[in-house]
Amino acid sequence: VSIQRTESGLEYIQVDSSLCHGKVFLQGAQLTEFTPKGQDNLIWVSADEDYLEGKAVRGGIPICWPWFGVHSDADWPIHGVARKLVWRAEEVIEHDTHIEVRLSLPMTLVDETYWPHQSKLEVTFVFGESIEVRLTNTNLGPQAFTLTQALHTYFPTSDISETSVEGLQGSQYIEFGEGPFAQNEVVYFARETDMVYTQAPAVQVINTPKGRIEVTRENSQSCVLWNPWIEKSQRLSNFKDDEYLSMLCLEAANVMDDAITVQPGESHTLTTRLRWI
Ligand code: TA6
Repeated sequence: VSIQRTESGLEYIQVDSSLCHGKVFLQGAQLTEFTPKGQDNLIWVSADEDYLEGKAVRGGIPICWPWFGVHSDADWPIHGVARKLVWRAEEVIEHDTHIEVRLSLPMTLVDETYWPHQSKLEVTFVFGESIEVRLTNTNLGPQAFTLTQALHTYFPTSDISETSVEGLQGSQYIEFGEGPFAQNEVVYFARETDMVYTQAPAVQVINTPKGRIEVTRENSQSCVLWNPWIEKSQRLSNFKDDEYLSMLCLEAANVMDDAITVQPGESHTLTTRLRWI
């Protein structure tokens, strides 16, 4: 494990072990690679990504905090502030079966307008045969606080039209402000998809032509399934040509009625675990 720097000056933690290769940028504590030994990279990043200071990465696992999506105060940044700030590398622990990388967000960097609470925010990446991401909020103040958050994971697929997501059957979703709708079938993609599931099962499997990806969540009842499709991908930053055909997001979330409230002195950890199966 080493700390390196891109030409554009962004620092990242490079994990190279017999188990896997990984990369975490200090800006946004943004994971951009997890390649288990003998397998493909499990994480998608746009070919157009330019890793600029203060700009969220198009891909990887953006940490949406302390709110998800568009804030009720419409001119606040989408998906909160954590993914554009430079986190601090706290600890790297190399075990024989996995490597733990822990970062924390210096709260002095967070504008009090957006987050007036005394708290700690840490993320731990556990690199091994799978990648596990643990996002922990700790309340250091005298009052409870409530927030929404998500680990906005981008997955690769060789063909979105040959990709399906199973494990959401039986839950309900809101989409484009409409709903809730019942999810009775395996999900396929043939249009812009932006489904926010509540009470979703803890495990999904993404079936792609190149392999199956298991996605597990802990301490999260909600998850978001997203593909921008053609028009939206052309409106968003850093989507190249037809890249919408080669990605999808399945996000471990605490959003909607799954927002978290952390009592003084307590912590909450949102976990997602990803692996090829
Ligand atoms: O998670 C889905 C979503 O909320 C979409 O509606 C779209 O906004 C996407 O996140 C990406 O947002 P970003 O700010 O990263 O371009």
